[in-house]
This record gives sequence, C-alpha cells and structure tokens, in this order.
Amino acid sequence: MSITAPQRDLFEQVAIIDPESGELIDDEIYSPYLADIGDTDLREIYRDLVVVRRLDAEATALQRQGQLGLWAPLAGQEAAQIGSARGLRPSDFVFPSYREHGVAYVRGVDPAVVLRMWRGTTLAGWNPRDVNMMTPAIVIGPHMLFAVGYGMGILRDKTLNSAVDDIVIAYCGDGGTSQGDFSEALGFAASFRTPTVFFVQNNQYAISSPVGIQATVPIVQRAAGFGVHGIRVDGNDVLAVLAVTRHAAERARAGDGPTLIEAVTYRMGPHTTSDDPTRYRDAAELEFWRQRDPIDRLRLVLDRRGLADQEFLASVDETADRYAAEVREACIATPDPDPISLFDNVYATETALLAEERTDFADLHGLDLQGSGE
Ligand SMILES: Cc1ncc(C[n+]2csc(CCOP(=O)(O)OP(=O)(O)O)c2C)c(N)n1
Ligand SMILES: [Mg+2]
Repeated sequence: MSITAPQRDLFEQVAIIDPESGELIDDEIYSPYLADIGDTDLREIYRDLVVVRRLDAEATALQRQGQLGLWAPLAGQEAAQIGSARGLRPSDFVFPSYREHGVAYVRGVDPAVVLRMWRGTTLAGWNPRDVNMMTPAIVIGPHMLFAVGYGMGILRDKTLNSAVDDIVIAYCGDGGTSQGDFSEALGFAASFRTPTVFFVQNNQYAISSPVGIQATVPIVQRAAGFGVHGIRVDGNDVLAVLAVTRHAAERARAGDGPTLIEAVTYRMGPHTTSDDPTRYRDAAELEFWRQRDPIDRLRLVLDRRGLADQEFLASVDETADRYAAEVREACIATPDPDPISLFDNVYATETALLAEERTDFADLHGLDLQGSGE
C-alpha cells in the first residue's frame, strides 16, 4: 500500500504540542501516528528527555574534570533525538553523526561505551550489529551515502524475502547539508527509491556559522529538487518529531522511497567543550530558545493531564541521578588501552608496512610487541 505524501507549505513546521496550553493539536495527517501514545508513554518519553539531559551534563562535567578529552553536548536537542529514535523499530538501522547520544540511549547503547570514544580509550565504540546503530561519524557527510547504500541492500534483501521491510535513518546537522555527500545521497536515494530517512537537526549553527550562511531557504526545500519527500517539524516538540518520523518510516517501508526531515531546534550549549559560544551569539538569542525548551514543552502536557505529581517527578530525578552516577563511575574506571593495541584491527591481514611501524613504535617506546591483543 502506498502512503500519500502530504504537500504542505514547506516553511510551516509540524507541531503537536500547543506551546501555550500543552493541549495536543489535532493534525489531520500526523495525529493518527500518535494514536497509541497514552499516559504511560508520555511519562516514559519525559523520563527519557530528562535522563539524556542529565547524561549530557555529567559528560560535560567529566570533560571539565579531565576525564574526557572532548564532548559534543546535545542539550536542547533532546526532543529531536528521542522523538526520532522512538519512531524506529529495533531492526531498523541508524547512521548517526557525533552528537546523537540521545539516539544511542534509545537504541540501548551502554553510555559508558559512548563515553569511551570521547575519553580516547577506543577508536569507535560498540558493535553496530548489536544495536543496529553505527558508531559516531566525526567526518561530516559520508554516512549519508552509507545510509543510501544500506537502503539499497535492504531493497536487495527484499527481492529474496518479500517480508523484509526495514528502513535506515541517517542523522546530520544543518552544516552537514552543505557537504557534496548530502546532495549525492539524496540524488541516489531518490533514483533508487531507497527506504532512507534523512534526519537533519537544524540546531541553527555549524560550530560558529549560523545556518543562514549555509542555507538561504529552509533546508527542507532542498528535498523537492531531488524528488525526495520533505517534512519540516518543530524539533523541540517530541510528539511532533515522533509522528513525522513514524510517517517517514511508514512510507519507506511501503516502498514509497526516501524522506528528508528538517527538525528545527537549537544547540543550547557549545559546539563541543572546546568551543565558547558567547563569542558568536548573544544572551537574548539563548533566552529566546530557553523559552522553547523541549523538556518544558512536554511538561506542559503532563501538567495539563495531572501526570506530573511530586512522586513521579522525584522518581524521574532519581532515575537521572542514578544513571549519571553509574556513567561517571564506569567512565572513571575505564582503563587506558595498551598503546601498541593502536596497531590492532587496522586491516584483516596486517601489511608489511604496518608490521614495520608496529615494531618501530614498540622500539621507540620500549613496549612489549605482543600488546593487549584486544
Ligand atoms: C568533512 C568535514 N569537514 C569539516 C569538519 C569539521 N567540523 C566538525 S563539526 C562541524 C560543524 C557541523 O555542523 P552541523 O552539521 O550543523 O552539525 P552540529 O555540530 O551543529 O550538530 C565542522 C565543520 C568535519 N568534521 N568533517
Ligand atoms: Mg548544526
């Protein structure tokens, strides 16, 4: 069955939570995708948002205390990440960039493992197959192409087994859309009608460059030129993000091809812990977005429905604090790898040059050549 691609004014952002009243807006196209979301789900989603923000604060503190080399904070983007990740099935595959800690949380990646890359004790992190999520892409762009290739693989699997209906999602930022890889990926995805969702978190900045420098029209408008369906959503409205992701995933599963979702949000913190955003943006702008905080937005819904009683809120805080304490403990306890292990797993079969470099490195530092063998 084909899922109709609704045509909307592409400047308009899909929203579900009324920012004044906390009432749910009845959206003809997208509300049906939330029909199964009851009070328990709303509370669970709220808990996710709070826990992920707490994780982010803890990781930032760990970096300031010298336990991490770097951290890319997600504060402000919780709804975009939790909403979209919750719109997927476990069997779908995720290609993240480097800020998707909230997506990793929903996929069930151990947060202590997430932190290891930022601590510099591993080159990547987890086994992508365990959670159907690739490890972070620091280089901006290529993973969009990988997501198209993965989608082509799904289509091939489908020719062998018609029951296959997985989809693949790739995350990138507003700045990432300026990469050639982004355009190439959209072109290929449209031509081959791959089951790929491109999820752009437009957090208004690429490091210090405001989005207006890279995109003179809304990013979502680029989709149309490639023949890709586009949706612009209020990225701080977790229910709207969930609904549009489910919609895009449903279309992809039905064979209706790729969708580009532009989630309009804001990076509340620095680009990374090495950045000082006060040098390029003013306090008024930050305040404007503080008024649009994604956690407060969902809180309005809970308040309105009488779901945010003291007992519930205390249990959320307790979950978040316990989670952060466990992450901290695991991070600090992570041992440094044997330096020689840097040469492990570079190739399936070690080349002569690499073997020579391994020996030179061991000689230079007086290391045992056997290494950890990890
Ligand atoms: C190919 C490439 N060029 C440049 C960089 C350096 N770089 C790292 S993050 C970044 C900005 C990306 O901004 P955006 O895509 O909006 O994502 P955000 O950081 O806002 O999540 C740049 C230029 C890189 N990692 N890869
Ligand atoms: Mg950005």
